[in-house]
Amino acid sequence: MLQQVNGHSSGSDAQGGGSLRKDLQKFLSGEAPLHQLDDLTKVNPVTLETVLRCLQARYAADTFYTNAGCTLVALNPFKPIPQLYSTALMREYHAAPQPQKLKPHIFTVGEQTYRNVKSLIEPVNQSIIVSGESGAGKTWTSRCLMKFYAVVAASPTSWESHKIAERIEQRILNSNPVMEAFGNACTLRNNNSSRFGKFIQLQLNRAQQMTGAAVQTYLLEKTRVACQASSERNFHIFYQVLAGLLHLGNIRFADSEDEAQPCQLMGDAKCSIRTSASLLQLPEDPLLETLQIRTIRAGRQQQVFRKPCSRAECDTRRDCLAKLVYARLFDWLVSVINSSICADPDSWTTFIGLLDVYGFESFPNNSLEQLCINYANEKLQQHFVAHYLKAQQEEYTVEGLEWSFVNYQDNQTCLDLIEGSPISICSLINEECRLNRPSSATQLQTRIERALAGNPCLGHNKLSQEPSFIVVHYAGPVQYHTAGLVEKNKDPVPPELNRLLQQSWDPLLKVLFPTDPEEQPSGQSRAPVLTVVSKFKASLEQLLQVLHSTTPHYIRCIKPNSQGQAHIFLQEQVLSQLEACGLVETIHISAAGFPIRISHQNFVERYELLRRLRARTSSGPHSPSPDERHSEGSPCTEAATLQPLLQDILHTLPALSQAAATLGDPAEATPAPVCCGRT
Ligand code: AOV
Ligand code: MG
Repeated sequence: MLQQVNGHSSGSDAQGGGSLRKDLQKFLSGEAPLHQLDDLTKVNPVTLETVLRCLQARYAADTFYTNAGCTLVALNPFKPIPQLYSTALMREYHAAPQPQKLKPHIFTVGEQTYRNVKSLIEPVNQSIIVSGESGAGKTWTSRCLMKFYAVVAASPTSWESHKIAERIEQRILNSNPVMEAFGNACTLRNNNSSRFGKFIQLQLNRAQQMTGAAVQTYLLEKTRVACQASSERNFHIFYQVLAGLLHLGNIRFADSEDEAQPCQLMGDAKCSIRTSASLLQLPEDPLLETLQIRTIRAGRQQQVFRKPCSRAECDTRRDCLAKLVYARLFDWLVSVINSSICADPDSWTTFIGLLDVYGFESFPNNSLEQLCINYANEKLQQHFVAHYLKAQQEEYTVEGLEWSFVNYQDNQTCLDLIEGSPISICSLINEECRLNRPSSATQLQTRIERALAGNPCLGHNKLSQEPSFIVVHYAGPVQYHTAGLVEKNKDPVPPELNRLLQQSWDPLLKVLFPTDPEEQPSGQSRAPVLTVVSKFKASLEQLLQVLHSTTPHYIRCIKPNSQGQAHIFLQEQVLSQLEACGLVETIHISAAGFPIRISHQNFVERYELLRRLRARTSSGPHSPSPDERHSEGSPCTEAATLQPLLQDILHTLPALSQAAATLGDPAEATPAPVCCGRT
């Protein structure tokens, strides 16, 4: 049973709604200080155009955060504003009795999330999902939130424990530049683009102090080590450690005239082999031989055959060596960071998760990396759709509440196209890997187009000469080239490369490439080799399970222009981002919906006292029943105890007193959610 309260001033009115209404009146009467409208649910009417105008006015007034019901819209200022992220401001939001009354800010979300963890109503793990296209400001926002928690969740106790806590917080913050150096790079969309996904769990103890953190990363774009699109760059750290990789890149092979002979080195590549071998702490000849010659074991006796590689194969093996070393190095780095910041399991009880993944992207040439990145963004959009737009409305209907359904764009069809069963883009690419048959890029395009022809999210490649297919994502259509897709998905690592690196006497490489006792004579491990998309799909599903187990909070980062320039607000570009994330629908549902949703049981436990007091006040002085006398003490004592609580509750949420008055006997209550008041 849902408890609904009609005709009252809502929770958000109590959160400064009066002034908002005045602003709105001014807006409607033409005086319009649009930039002062802190909450987009107050724009009237709520349309893409009015929302856009409001955001533009706020951007022009250097106001970058705006509430949009359950989400916070964050416009990227593209200029440093230190006072907006000062420690003093963090403390102000933390200390505010009602942070929602302050100006919209990521610190409001941070503080609300922090308070929810300790809330008596539902002390559950929380997550903040920061989304937006590439360059919109997700990593920046996540960093600021980490700093916020490092300030507000720091241990205030003794000097000694303060020192430890500070060490932990500082370590957590210090992990950012290290991970960004190895995992971020300059792309066409963002000078500091994350090329891996990151979910960080900030671990809190019962006293809500941060005792540690754990980082989970998702699919590093390791191909970047070997090649980048034109005008893009390698990972930032590459330019500091040119030596561990650049020399490998300089190893060039010439075509062999005799197929039975290995390809020879070009020009001064011999020198690069020598330097690479010395840096990798490997003997020179086995390094060269591993790049030039493939060993195949066949027959019952597992006889070894040696086959010289073609020039292209030699190049692939060389790139694979660089990617392998880099990917293992990155994973090792994450594990070292985790071991230095992760708290003892007994020392924390709840966590706040911060999700910062690579943003939606579309380049002139998109491949498996973009498919995975955009797939991750579709999954997160689906989480939002399922959690907020769909489930909430369905619940109102089930509970018999008066509700006119707000239509929204469900991206399930697109996800069916990418990952659905039995046939999807992922399954078709995987199938090609499994069959291991020679298959051209055009054949793959034809197979995808034929098998998935009925899906409206599959667009057709009419313009490009190159074999490709188009996926109409929630954030826009993206054309993926099929050349090299299957090979990238297989991500084959020649076993000889692994064996070679295991021979290194470099202490770090020894850790990165330990000898596997289970290893087969052929060098292949017994476990079946998973494709890139299969691994990625599994890791995304794990992530979503974690997110589903938390109370989510959403921050939508918006990029006002693609040049990364301050003071430029390009309407078309912002509009497409607003459309993509379903912001108008979100605002409609938030405006018409119920802002507080707690279970009936919890509601009764928390506010039953109000009903009793009301009943007593309305029936006038009376003689308490023996039961009441026994359990509650005198009415005067009770009233005195309740006074502050009453004042607080009645002041902020008048709806609750009405709702409390309608409560039945808690013993008869069915545990169902309670919605209080419309915004
Ligand atoms: P992203 O994480 O969303 O892109 P970033 O967080 O890296 O985007 O932001 C891109 C750039 O915008 C930053 O390097 C800053 O210069 C600027 N910026 C973002 N937010 C702010 C802010 N609040 N104040 C000042 N400057 C800001 V990607 O990682 O590409 O999806 O994969
Ligand atoms: Mg980023």
